[in-house]
Amino acid sequence: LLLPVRRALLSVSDKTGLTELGRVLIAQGAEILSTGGSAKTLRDGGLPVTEVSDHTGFPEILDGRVKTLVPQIHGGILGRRDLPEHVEQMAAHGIVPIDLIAVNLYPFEATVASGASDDNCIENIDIGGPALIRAAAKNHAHVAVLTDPSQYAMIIAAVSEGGTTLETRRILAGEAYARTAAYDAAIAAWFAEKRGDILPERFTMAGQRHEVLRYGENPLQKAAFYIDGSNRPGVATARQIQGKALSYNNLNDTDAAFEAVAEFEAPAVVIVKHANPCGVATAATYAHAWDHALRCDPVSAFGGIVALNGILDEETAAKIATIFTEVIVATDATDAAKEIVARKKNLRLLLTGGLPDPTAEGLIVRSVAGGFLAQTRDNGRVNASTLKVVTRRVPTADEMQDLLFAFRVAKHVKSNAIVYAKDGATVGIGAGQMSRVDSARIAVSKSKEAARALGLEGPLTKGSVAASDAFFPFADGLETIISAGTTAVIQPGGSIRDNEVIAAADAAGIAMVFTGMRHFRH
Ligand code: 93A
Repeated sequence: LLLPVRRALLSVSDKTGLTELGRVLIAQGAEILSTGGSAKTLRDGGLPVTEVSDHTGFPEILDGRVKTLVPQIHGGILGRRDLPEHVEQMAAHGIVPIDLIAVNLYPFEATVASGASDDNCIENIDIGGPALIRAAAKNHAHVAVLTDPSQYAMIIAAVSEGGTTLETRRILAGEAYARTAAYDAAIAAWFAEKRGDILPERFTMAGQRHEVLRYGENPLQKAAFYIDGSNRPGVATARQIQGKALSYNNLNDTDAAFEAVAEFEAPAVVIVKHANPCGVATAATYAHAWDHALRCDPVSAFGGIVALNGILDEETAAKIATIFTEVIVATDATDAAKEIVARKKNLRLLLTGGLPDPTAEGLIVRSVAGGFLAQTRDNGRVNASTLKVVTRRVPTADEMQDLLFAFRVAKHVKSNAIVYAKDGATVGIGAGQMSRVDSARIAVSKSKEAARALGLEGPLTKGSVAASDAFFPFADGLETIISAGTTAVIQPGGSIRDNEVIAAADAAGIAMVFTGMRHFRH
């Protein structure tokens, strides 16, 4: 059963596609009611329009705050055509039915994002629009509701064929409530942020589906990628230049790699596998950074995600392309680099246009049974002046640089994290173990393998420094690190056995610094 459109109300902030929609409605014999700006656009397009104020006999007042909030409009939307009482009451009050509305809201989110004044943001809270949308969605048995220009093509096709089906109107109604819910969520979040309440009593989070993914972490799981509109540079803002569609795991790993690489100022490369870095390096050029990142764990790097904190150049692209890589993510790429990558049809290249600020505030949410956990981002950073040397030996300037580098990497390694580094590159990473001493051991044994692959004697950890994401509960973890040949260690400190741990460091003649800051990541 098709519902024809005899009367439509068009009131939109975003005028995209409006005239096109209006033209088809007129051609089908519909009358168009419209508010000030929308009416002007339609008239400029040569279409006959009735202003809402002429229709109701009531002017737009209070700077447009009251335009459509009148019984003639809301009665025309909400009245049930199948109830004689409704039909009679409408007739008695001179209310005529409205069969379709196209309303998109004052751009509150965009106004906030533009850094506008509070007054301007508040003026961009649409009241009449959501009221229209919610009313039409409630009465979808008789009314079609459009909330976004992307829906016009579908409705133009339907109207041209005689009208809308109940099924279509029901889908549109659901989308309409999702839109007003997201709109109010954005407003609530703005108020919460204004009063500095980052974890408000009622947590509202809205997302726009960006992409339906083939599956989730495993093929039996359904998955989609949602973006929150914050425009934080990274996977959500990235342009995919080439390659297959990204999977759930690709996106998760790419995010981990890009967040990690953004920590560094010098040209840096991070290689990620299963959400953990398996090689990180900074150098004067990306090509060198890649070489150094790769030698940390060339076996794991196979099928990895590679992130650069700047522009992918030809030389680096050529090097990365020699091993099987799932994704390269960078802020940009030179044309020559793009050409090299283009030869690998499946390799995805993502360009983000910018780097996120690792020190920026924000929230991280993860679901648990029956709810979710929300916390602020780990945006902490240590620097040389905040470190406390706890051993007799003080780190040399070179050691200090590597200590700070290793600790920054450790922040992005799943706990328990032990990171060995030398000359601005990781040389051993132990991740995700239930015991810290195991992470320390695993990193060394991987480093031995890497050394063998490179034809070198002994583990790469010889002469390196090491970082631990949390304190050593016992001296055993530190002793493993010392026996790997490290000369300096960075760790938060704070264990009740700190004295034993410091004594072990002094006995071995290594330097140790406390950060006072922990970087768990699970
Ligand atoms: O200021 S409002 O909250 N009061 C209203 O009565 C009202 N009616 C429609 N905003 C209202 N609208 C909004 O005006 C619509 O949601 C749309 O965003 C905008 C269209 O105005 P114009 O046609 O003048 O550009």
